[in-house]
Amino acid sequence: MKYELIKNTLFIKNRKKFMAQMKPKSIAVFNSNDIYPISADSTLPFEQHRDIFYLSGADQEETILLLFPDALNSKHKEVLFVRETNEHIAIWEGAKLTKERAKEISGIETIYWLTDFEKVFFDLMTESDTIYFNTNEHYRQSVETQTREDRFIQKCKLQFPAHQYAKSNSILQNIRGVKEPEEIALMQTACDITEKGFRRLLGFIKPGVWEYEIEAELLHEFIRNRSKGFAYSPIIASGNNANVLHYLENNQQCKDGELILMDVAAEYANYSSDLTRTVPVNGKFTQRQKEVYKAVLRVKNEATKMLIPGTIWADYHKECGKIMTSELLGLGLLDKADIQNENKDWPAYKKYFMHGTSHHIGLNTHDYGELKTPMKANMVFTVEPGIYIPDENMGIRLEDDVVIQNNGAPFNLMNNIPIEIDEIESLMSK
Ligand SMILES: [Mn+2]
Repeated sequence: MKYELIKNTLFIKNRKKFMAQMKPKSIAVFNSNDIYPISADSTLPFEQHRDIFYLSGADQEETILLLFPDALNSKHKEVLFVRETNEHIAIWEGAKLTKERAKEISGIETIYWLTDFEKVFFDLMTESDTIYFNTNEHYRQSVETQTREDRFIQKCKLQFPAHQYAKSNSILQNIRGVKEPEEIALMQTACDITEKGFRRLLGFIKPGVWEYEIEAELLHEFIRNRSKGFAYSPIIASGNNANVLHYLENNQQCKDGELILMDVAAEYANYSSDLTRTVPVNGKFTQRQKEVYKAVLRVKNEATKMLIPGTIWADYHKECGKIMTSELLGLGLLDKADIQNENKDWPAYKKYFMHGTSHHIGLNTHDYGELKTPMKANMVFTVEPGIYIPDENMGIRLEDDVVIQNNGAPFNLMNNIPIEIDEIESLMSK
């Protein structure tokens, strides 16, 4: 791992919060992700399952976490199973977690080798009535492969048909949505690394530069600051590419007079940041580009003010739609008749702004977090309105990450990242 050791008090707290919501005499199990094969002996880089990471800090494949608050033997209240390591493995693959290191990272006293899992698990299941399975209920999930969690659930149901089943996901959505101060600090680090990347670009972007050259500049800056790289696939979209919402090719040359939309951000210690900025390729906005840019910025600023405790996500999005509608009228993109005749299920503004304004962010870029209950302090959201006008060869989106606070407006983790037109132009002219 490139990141600095995270204090295990964070993971101790997280487990405490999870266990406080478990039923009596119940066990919860969390599995690592698989390492996905490419072909031959090639694999994709390992990405830890964010739930086991959140609860243990263990960032290694084939790790299993078991929580059993009512275990008769108190050393089995929390158990972490890790792959057995030895000198041979160390030579080929580098250092894997030793029992001592696993204990230091997680704050868990009982560390076993993975080979002991079957036996220990069977024994503990005889003491318990309920098993919590970690199913994926994210509102945007779409998984076509079978995960280690899926295989564990299948096997467990066959082996223990008389147990009751419960789900971890609702507890995780509840606790992961509200961030601890340590988590906000890690997200701030991710945002600060993103800032460095963005500032580097302001002196680099000019007519003739290729989108992938911009991508390379960012990756260089991210990795030299202890990030693994991009928190999500980077969108570097000049001109009309900005109107393809999930444009990932990043293979076009940036032309004089065009804007370039960049939805690009670093991860740090598995925590995401999520930034979008749109800048003129030649360093100077045209009058029309300025008008549209300022409209997007106003919507963003108004939307941000509404991110306070008590706000309901769906109502917030309706309000954002109203603000956007009035901006689009001002820009001459909609007229009164468009509004009068609009379909309430697909309001007129959606022609130019067709995605959501905010999502939870944390260990996942589109993070867990409750969406139907009122917002709470220490939830972290993106704010990312955009206006997309293919007829004018431009798409503008602006995005920051903000922390909901108990009093007043949210705290902007990206406060230091240039967004005002004057600042962008002056930095690009250097
Ligand atoms: Mn986003």
